[in-house]
Amino acid sequence: MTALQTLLVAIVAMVSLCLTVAGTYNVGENEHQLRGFRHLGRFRNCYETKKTYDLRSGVYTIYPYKCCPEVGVKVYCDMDTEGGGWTVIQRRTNESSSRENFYRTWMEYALGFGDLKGEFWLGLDVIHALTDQSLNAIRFDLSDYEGNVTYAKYNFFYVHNRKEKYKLQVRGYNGTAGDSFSVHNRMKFSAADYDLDTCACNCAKRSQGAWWYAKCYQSNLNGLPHEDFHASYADGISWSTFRGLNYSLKFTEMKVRPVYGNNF
Ligand SMILES: [Ca+2]
Repeated sequence: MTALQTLLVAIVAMVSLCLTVAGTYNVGENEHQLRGFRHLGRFRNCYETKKTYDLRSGVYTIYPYKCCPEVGVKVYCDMDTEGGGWTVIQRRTNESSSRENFYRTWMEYALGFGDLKGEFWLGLDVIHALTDQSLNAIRFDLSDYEGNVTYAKYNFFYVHNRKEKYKLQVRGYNGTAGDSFSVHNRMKFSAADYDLDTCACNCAKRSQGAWWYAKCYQSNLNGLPHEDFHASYADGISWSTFRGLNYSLKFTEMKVRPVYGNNF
């Protein structure tokens, strides 16, 4: 081979290698990691990931912490709903082979638990980090056992840090499910072992969940997985303006996305 041919072969090989390395590859079923472009691959949330690569829904690693941008967190990204780019922070579904236990301690809610492809709570530390990096909206997607699908969206959602007991700030409702979340504005996060609600009772124990309880609630998406109507009062997976407090929902997802520049 001439020197020119050798050079051409080398160039073709390098281009092929770059094409192989860049983009995404599967890490097990429905799980993706960004490969190559390492300096660009440190996305803070699913929205930045979607905006750069226009990828499909699944599990991705993001880097949400302001303090320590090298700390990666696995999250589920909803790349389909309303333009995509949503970082999912909670899911309940009766399609899991075994249902996750959501009646857990305050520290477990701080750290997160469950299976990102099934039922999970992402964790309040990560939710704080996500909402602390930009203005965020939150969206609730809800389904009942009769096939009704509905949603609620708030154009401002912020969760304070652990020291502030993950106090909630939310406003700006729109959607079809009705507003069952604004009443929790300014409440701290309570679990059965750490009562920070405004009731003389312990709302988390009474409602068998963990939430930004007030006195006590209009939504309880971390409640017990009853199926549809239940005789017990207000301890299921409920959204009062959708199916009331004696009805436990089939599916829920909570997801956040920066509010600026959502034009896909
Ligand atoms: Ca109380």
